Amino acid sequence: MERHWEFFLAPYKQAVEELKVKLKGMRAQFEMQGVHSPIEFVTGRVKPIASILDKAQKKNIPLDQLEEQMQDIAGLRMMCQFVDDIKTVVQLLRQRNDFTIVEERDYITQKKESGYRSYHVVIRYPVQMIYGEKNILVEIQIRTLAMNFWATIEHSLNYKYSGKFPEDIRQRLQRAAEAAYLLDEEMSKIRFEIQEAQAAFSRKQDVKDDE
Ligand code: 0O2
Repeated sequence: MERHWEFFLAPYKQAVEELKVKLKGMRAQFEMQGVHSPIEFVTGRVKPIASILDKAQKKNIPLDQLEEQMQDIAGLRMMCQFVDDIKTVVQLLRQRNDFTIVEERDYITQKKESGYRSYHVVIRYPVQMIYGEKNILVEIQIRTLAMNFWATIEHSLNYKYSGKFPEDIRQRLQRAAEAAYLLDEEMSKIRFEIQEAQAAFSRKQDVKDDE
């Protein structure tokens, strides 16, 4: 990797690693209390250089303005079981004082044209570097497992077709987005049944672990 990129991306890498620990820690605290965790799992990544360059070109972002204009060089994803969990997670993020929220984008009540649904929270996160504090933008995407399934598949197909889907694929993706939406709705309706079963299962596991 070119030295320039290595220096530029260093605080982003640091931020992703730190935030993975912090956000996974939230899940661990729910587990410790033996209550339903609104967070199922957390992932994080630094955008590959090729994708940064691609996006900068597409969106006409000058390379010397990446820091302010590209909000997702550092990205975290928080996956939830139920749509209602997303609100809880956003509330938890709003309460934290280790970063500030600069923007929220709700693609759940206002899904994207593609069928994409997710809740995006852009934060300004302070990273302690040896030369001082560096404040960087990080995008946190919060979505259900069904939303994540759809987005992951659509993202791979998007890559394959460079965003220009044949008509039949486009229609199938729309139908799949609708199916993912219905899946979320159905799961929400039986949420309490599911949670009761999960709580009973985890109590059984605890007894086993103590044996
Ligand atoms: P990658 O590979 O995930 O890093 P824009 O990308 O122009 O729509 P903007 O202003 O960068 O939007 O921010 P926005 O809308 O919050 O979207 C940024 C990220 O959201 C994308 O990053 C994707 O991760 C995700 N996303 C947005 N729309 C879609 C979509 O239609 N399908 C899928 N699968 N993901 C989407 P990147 O840079 O596109 O890609």
